[in-house]
Amino acid sequence: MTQSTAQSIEDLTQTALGELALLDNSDALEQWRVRYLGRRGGLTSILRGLSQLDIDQRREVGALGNRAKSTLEEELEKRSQEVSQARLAQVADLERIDVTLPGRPVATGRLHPTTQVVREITDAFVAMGFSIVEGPEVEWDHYNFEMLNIPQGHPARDMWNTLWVDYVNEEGQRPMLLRTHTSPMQARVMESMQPPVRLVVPGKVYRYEATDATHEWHFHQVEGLAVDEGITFADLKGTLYEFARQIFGARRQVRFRCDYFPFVEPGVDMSIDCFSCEGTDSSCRICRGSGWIEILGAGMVHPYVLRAVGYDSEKYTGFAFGLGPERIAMLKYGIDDIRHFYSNDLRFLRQF
Ligand code: FA5
Repeated sequence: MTQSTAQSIEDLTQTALGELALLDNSDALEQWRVRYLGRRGGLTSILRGLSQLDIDQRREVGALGNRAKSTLEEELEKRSQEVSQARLAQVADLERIDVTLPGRPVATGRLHPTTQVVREITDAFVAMGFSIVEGPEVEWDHYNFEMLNIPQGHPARDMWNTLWVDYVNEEGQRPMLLRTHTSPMQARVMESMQPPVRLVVPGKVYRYEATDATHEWHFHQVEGLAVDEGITFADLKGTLYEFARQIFGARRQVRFRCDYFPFVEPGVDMSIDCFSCEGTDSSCRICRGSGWIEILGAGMVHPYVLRAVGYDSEKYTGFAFGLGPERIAMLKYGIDDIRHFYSNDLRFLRQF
């Protein structure tokens, strides 16, 4: 009996130590402790059986059991320390910063292509001595039409399909609208200052229009206005020619043709010679073979407009122009549909 109990203690100790060496976390260590040293554990059960031995045997095997218990407890303590140190080293490893690793790229925002082109356009005019002002997008009929020589019922109102604001005044009229062009700022600016005036007005405009590849219902315009004594049509031509060279390149030619806008006289539209085919390709995608691309409307400020803001139309003359940045960006970058600008497709926007 003594012999077999001693052997059992020896076997159990060897098995336990063998298992202990393989454990690598605190949960497993606790399970091991319960399995061998707990109240119902292997060693405890063996020692409990000692009561059946006689006193000498009990002493002998008891001493053996106690040594085994101490050994297991000491080895458990040692292994626990090893496991917790290994764990600490692992955490330190995870937290260590490797300064040689490349950084994570930061996603940067960028300016919308329209904003970029508007800035390019206004920069060209600022370099020629123009200042920049901005005005309201919700506008009165008074500024959008009446002050620009377009009274109620004038057929020219049909040139701008208008989005009216749903506000009715005491006379039963709807006098408020989303501005259809940036031209109302001509009147607002001249009302607030005396000549000389040299301004560009970038901003958003709205029209009640069906959209297609070249028409949006909301888009941008850049208005220009110069008023002083002795300003002539030659100044208008020189300024817009320089602008075209800045935006489309030094070799550009310009062409003016008569056009009608009630607030200028004479009124013109300006085209540049096609920078893509230079008039040599009858199937050119940009000029459609004509060799010319229309880019803006312009003219000499109508004396009616000067008088309406209180200027002396005998003393002062001026020129004005209005252009569409989206259309200019389309020409410059070969964009085939204006609706790309506001469809918020990042694949389009990231190209600029
Ligand atoms: C005007 O709006 C006049 N106020 C321009 C002007 C100013 C003439 C000062 C004389 C003196 P128009 O409707 O043609 O004119 O528009 C001017 C420019 O806006 C056009 O050349 C075009 O580039 C752009 N544009 C017009 N309609 C649209 C549209 N639906 N979508 C995108 N761009 C447009």
